[in-house]
Amino acid sequence: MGGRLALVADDAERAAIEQYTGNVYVEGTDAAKERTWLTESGEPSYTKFYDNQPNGGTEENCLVLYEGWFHDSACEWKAGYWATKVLCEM
Ligand SMILES: [Ca+2]
Repeated sequence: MGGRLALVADDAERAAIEQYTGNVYVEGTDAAKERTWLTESGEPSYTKFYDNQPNGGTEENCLVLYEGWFHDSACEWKAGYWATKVLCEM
């Protein structure tokens, strides 16, 4: 299956996604440099982290949106039971 994760670019887009419940994986990673969040094209990611997030260090390099706030999360969980949703660009 193809497709790519949705890029959340600003507060308006974040608000639009907030309606979805559960954990929503969106585009962005700090795999290259810890705590430097980049889009797939290498631009700085818009982020709005929840209190005390990100907290996963090098174990958690993907972005999850949960109830309107960003959290860092393990990338391999995107396909696992924990990921209730993966939002893709249409
Ligand atoms: Ca990380």
